[in-house]
Amino acid sequence: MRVLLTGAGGQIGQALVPALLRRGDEVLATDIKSLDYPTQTAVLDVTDTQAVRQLLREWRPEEVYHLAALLSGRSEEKPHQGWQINFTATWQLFELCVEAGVKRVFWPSSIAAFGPHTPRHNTPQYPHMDPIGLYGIAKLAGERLAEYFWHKHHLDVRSLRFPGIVGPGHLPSGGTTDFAVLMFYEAVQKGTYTCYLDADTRLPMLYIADAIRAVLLLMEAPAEKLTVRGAYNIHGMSFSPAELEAEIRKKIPSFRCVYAPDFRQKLAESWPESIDDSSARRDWGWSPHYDLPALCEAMWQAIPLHS
Ligand code: AKB
Repeated sequence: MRVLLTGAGGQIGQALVPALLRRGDEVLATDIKSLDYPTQTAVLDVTDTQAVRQLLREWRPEEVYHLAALLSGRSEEKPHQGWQINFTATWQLFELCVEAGVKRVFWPSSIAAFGPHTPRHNTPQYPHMDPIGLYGIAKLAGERLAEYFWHKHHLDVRSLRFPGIVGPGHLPSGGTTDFAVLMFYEAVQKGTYTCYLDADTRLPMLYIADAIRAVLLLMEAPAEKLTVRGAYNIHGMSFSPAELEAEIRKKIPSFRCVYAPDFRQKLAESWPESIDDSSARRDWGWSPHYDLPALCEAMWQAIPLHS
């Protein structure tokens, strides 16, 4: 299968590209910055309509994985650029995919699409959604757009409401859930970490290998099995910064975390703590393989302790 990725240099793209190559796909990985990947790459600004159109014409992908985004924290700092990338470029890409006859599109939504009036525990698939951050507003609008394009243009867009994603090898930036990755690296490198969220802010999280497996399971599911055309809820585990700190201390007993919440605390507090992902389980066989101890084990295997 010929596939094209946007934003392939990010946390998800970096793990998804090798998974697609292992699946035997012909992969064109694009990003705003040049990439050094063992596949074809191109520099692509997703807000440049002509450039996206031309690449779709030249590469003729069957599937597009549209990962380019400005995360929740960064979108608050650069609201107009955030909206351009997270919503306007996504709309444009969906239109160009229809024009180019692309078969399937993956586009990630997020728990940021939920809001303070969404039930925080075991959040259902179709709850009240009133996101307070611009990133979440764009994600919710994108979900509606995905469903609209499916009904109106038969564009097979598939999506997941990703929780925080934790994995080695790539330091995420601009997100609210990034603390979970940063805490591992700073524990090893400095022995301390200053966390921008309160100690007890519990959030849903997913290990990167589970996230990639979920994307592939969803994209390989027969279209007639999919009952959710906006974005599927998906859950792995929940933990707070303090719970992660305690896990890390099992490996590095001297590790200490300082808590200095910034503007991201408000975003995190408006997001759920745990998610009901029964639709994903029923429709395409989702179940996570990693809980918090397994996630830590995997991270310690990947991060050299004396770097
Ligand atoms: C963020 O924190 O902005 C992202 C997300 C939850 O989508 N990781």
